[in-house]
Amino acid sequence: MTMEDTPFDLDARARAILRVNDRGGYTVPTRGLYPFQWNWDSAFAAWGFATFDGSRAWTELETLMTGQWDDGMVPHILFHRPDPGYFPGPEVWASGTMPASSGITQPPVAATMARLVHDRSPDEGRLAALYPRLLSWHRWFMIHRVRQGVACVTHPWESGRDNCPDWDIGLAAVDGSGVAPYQRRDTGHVDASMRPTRQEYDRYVALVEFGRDVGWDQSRIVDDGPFLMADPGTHFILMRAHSDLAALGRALGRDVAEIEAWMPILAGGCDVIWNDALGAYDARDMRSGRFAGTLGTGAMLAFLAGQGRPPLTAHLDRIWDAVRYGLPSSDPEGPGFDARRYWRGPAWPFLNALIAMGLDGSRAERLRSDTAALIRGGGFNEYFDPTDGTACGGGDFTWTAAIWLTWARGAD
Ligand code: 9WN
Repeated sequence: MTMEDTPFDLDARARAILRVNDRGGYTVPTRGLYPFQWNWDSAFAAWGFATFDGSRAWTELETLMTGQWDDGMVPHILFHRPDPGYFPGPEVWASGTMPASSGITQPPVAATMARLVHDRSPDEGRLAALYPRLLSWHRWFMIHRVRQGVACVTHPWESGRDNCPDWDIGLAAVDGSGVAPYQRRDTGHVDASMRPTRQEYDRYVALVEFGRDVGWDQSRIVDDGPFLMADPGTHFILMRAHSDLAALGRALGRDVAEIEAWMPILAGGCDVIWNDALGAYDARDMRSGRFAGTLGTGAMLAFLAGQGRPPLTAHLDRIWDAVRYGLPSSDPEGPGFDARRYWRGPAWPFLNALIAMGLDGSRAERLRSDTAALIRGGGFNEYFDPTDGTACGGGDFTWTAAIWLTWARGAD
């Protein structure tokens, strides 16, 4: 791909990526590296499909909900079909569900994406069928993940920003030394320098083993598990998703009082994750109360939920000006920054799109234009080095293609 690619070529390529990654009712994030249905990737895929195939967009969300557990949780991975190319696979999670799935969730962007899909391709019947499932998932979050008014994660994978510096203090307390021997698959697809380290992986696996050993009893995991951290990213996504779900409920003529009652709880929680010393929202270890002391795109998702504060806007401008392309996933001036290592530095187009939804006009346009430049220059990769635009991670990525079609390409 070169700078000479016209928007038309890129539109066609983006649509082709969604089609090629379509496995019949659900879309894999990318061939090889991620061969199953991932929760928040699928929600973005639905938004992308909505630009050219509204019915297929609804199907993506419906298939995601076929994996919903009886308690309301929507797992982070649905293993619809076996594939040896990914670790940890269904046998490690041992969820005992149909379809087989992981035992943790991911940031609940689905209601926000369902609203965008409904805007482009209204279908009251399909929305009415989806709505109670989204509602019960949001209720599950309030019961099983919200503590002190803040959305927490029980595994870095639950945040979707796996190895960002936010989780370093929590992960340091996880013992990964006794995990069963395993073989990573990700580093067979992508350069190891762009992926989490071996030590992080051991700890990720230890957390999976803990959940599996307690039969995915969510109370045990939250109360006694080795890892529980408040996640600004999930918190703000949940806030925004509640308000989008309430809007959908009103459009369907439903009573949304239950959702409205959740909003002040989460609004109150914003103070719990505000780190005055940092002048920003911050991840927090819920066992010790300690702040992570890190700044990254999790905090910047505050804008999505209308929770920006002046010191945060100042940080946003500072970290953006420190790189060539926004937004770096962690503070370039922070000790954990690593320009190409996954969530420790790279810019992610889909996350840019989410944050831009809450920015003022000129910042939103700057972020769109940075994102478009990354994709024009490097293709539809998973993530990009924010200092020079180098395309990193997996190629032909579903949510990057979706974000091009819905937002990054700009209006005609
Ligand atoms: C673990 C699929 C997923 C994304 C996550 C991203 C990465 C998985 C992994 O890929 O996580 O869930 O194995 O690295 O961090 O956000 O949903 O694209």
